[in-house]
This record gives sequence, C-alpha cells and structure tokens, in this order.
Amino acid sequence: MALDSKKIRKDFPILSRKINGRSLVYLDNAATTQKPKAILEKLKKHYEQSHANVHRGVYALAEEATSEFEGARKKIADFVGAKSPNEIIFTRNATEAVNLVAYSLAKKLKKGDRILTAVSEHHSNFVPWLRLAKESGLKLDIVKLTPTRDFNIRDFKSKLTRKTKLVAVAHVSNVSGYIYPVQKIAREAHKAGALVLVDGAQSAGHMPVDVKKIDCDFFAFSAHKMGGPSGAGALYGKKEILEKLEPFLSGGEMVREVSTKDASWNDAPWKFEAGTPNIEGAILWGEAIDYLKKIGMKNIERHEKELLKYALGKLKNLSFINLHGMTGSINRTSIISFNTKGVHPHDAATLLDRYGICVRAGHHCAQPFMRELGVPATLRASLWLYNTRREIDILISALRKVHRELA
Ligand code: 7TS
Repeated sequence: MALDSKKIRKDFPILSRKINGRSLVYLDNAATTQKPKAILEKLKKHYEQSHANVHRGVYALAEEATSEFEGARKKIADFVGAKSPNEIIFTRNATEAVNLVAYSLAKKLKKGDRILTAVSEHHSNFVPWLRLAKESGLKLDIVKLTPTRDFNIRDFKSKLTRKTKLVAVAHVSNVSGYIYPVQKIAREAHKAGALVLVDGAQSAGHMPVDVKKIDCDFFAFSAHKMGGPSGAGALYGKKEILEKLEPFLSGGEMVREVSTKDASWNDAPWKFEAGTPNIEGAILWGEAIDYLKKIGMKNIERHEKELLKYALGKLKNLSFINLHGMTGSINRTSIISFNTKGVHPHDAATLLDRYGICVRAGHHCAQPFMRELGVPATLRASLWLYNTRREIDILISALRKVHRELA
C-alpha cells in the first residue's frame, strides 16, 4: 500500500515550519527523526493522569504507571520480534546498550580473547570495543570493506576464529545505508562459538526487524530514531544470555536483597536497570511504535525504497556529485552520502540551510569509515516516511545552485 504522504505529514507538526522563509525540508533522519503529535498527546495524558514512579508503589496510581511502562516494554519486544518483554532492557540510547554489553561481558572475557567488528561501524559500536580491548587485554579484529565499500564477508570469515567471543556489527550503515547480511554473519559467528551484537540504530524505524530471524544475541536501538523521544533506548538480549551476565550499573531497583555485607540481583531485565528509569520516555516510545505499526513497517520500507531510487536517479545525473557506498537501490536503506566536487560539505550544508533543507555534513561519527572512503567528511541526506519526491526535487535544485555559487 502506498503511503498517504499528505496525511502523514499532518501528523508531524514541525513539518509545516518555515526555515529561512522556506518550507522545512528535513533530510537528517539518520541523526534523529521528527515526532508525531500522538506522542505529544500521550505525554500530556500521562503527566495529567497517570504519572508516578514505577515498580515501587502499591497505590493505584503507581500501578497504573507501572503497567504503562511495562506495557511499553511489551510493545517494543513485539516490534523487534523478541520472545518475551523480559528480553528488553531499557537504556538511554543505542550507545548505552552497546556499552552495557561491553561492560557486562568484560567480566566474562579473558586476556587473548578476540572481538570482531567492522571498519564501517558508527563510533558507538566501535569505541566501546576499542576501549574494552585495550583495558582488558583483548584483541580487536576489524572487517575490511569490499571494493564497493560494503561489509566484506570474505574478510569477516577469515578473521572469525575460535578465540572470537563477540561479533559486533551494524544492521544498517549510518553512512552508506548498506544493509549488512546480519543473518549470515550470525550463523557464521555462532558456528565459531561467538556471540553476536547487532547495532540496529539505523534499521529499527525503517524496516521490519525480527531478532529471532536474525538470531542475534543482542540488538541495540534508540527511540529517537523511530519517532520516539530522546533519552530512551533498549538492548534486546536472549533470555538465557541475560541471565548469565553481570549487571553494568548498581543501585536501587536492580537488587533483590541487600545486607551490610552483600547484595543479590533482581531478575533480567530489571537487574540491568538501576535507578528510576526514563518512565515517560519508554511510554512515549510505545506510542511511537503504535503509530508506526498503524502505517506498517513494510509500507514504510517500500516508501523509502521508492524515494531512494528516485533520489539516486536524480543525483547520478548531476556531474558534480560523487556518491559514496553502493550506488544502486538494492540492499540499502534511504541514507545517501555524497560529496559536491570542489565544495566542502560544511559549506554546502550551510548554503542548503538557506533553502530550508536540513542535511548532515561531517564524518557521521564514523571516522575509520571516512578514512576508507578517502574523504574527511560527506554530505548526507537520510529519508523517512514523511519525505516526498517534491523534497528530493528541492534538494536537487538547491544542490545545483550551491555548486554554481561555490565550486
Ligand atoms: N549506531 C548507529 C549505526 C548510528 O547511526 C547511531 C547514531 C548510533 C549507533 C548511536 O545512536 P544513539 O541514539 O545512541 O546516539 N547515528 C547518528 C548519526 O548518524 N548522526 O547522528 C547520530
């Protein structure tokens, strides 16, 4: 079913804003997405009617808040295909979810164990492993790119050893939009006896996700990249693995029994959620998920693919544009990185802003990847369910002007 863009755009109040006298063209969805008004209404309702701390009170209001909060956990679990809500740990964002695995796993790994990640990762799924390796005497192996700048499965297989304890890769690259073959990666990693973490920050809001089908052991993602609020994220972890892991943070909520000598831990996922959680963040995330489900993730994916094809067709016709990553529309989401010949990405982005266009310029927190691409920075347009062909046309026409003015 084709999306009714006109109707969808009305759900996002910010899209009717003017920037520099122009209609806002928001093409920075990989950084964060805009929010549907359903979540604003939900926040008002929650604060006006059911706010209390969760898990602690026996009074009706606290029970209501707890049930909304735990209800959100169930919505999130169902959304990514987890077997049970207890496989979802609330975190602040995808970054914290990755760090949770790094810190918890650190206690299980020994000197000489190896971690395998890729050169194309976002820093959030790279620096924690770099650091863990340095601090715990582990070896970090890094998968190279193919000539088309994608994940190199051959190199991956050659670097996977019996000493590899964890494979940590993205589901979708935040620079090229490339969709990693995560099912294949998980199958190979498991054959070698390694655990698999998939960083789903760029996939969860853009395509149907099924952690059971991928068969990953961990899946990290953020609410703010899928219509939800910032400050809310989650780590999916297989139940049997979470049970064996030590908590990352300690304090209230995560304990069962505390004496002056010792403490015992609550069950997963609560043993990983020390302190008062982001209650409203979780609830609003649940609301955002209801919104996305109503539209349908398959429809969103199809809409983005169509727009991507349209945008790539137009960009390829501009002789002054260098596209990075795969240049076809298969096997990738609608994240497009490119450079404008003779114009620094920051200058181009600043000029595009004059036309009301928001695109990202920079290294996109993926400096090792930028080095492989041979550029210090790129321009990046990233699309979502509310973007339209008209907005792509506005971008193309503005890029022509930018090139005329600056190159
Ligand atoms: N992993 C990937 C693949 C990402 O793209 C990002 C954020 C993260 C992890 C971290 O997510 P967070 O919610 O914890 O911050 N990516 C971007 C980006 O591309 N531009 O701004 C943030």
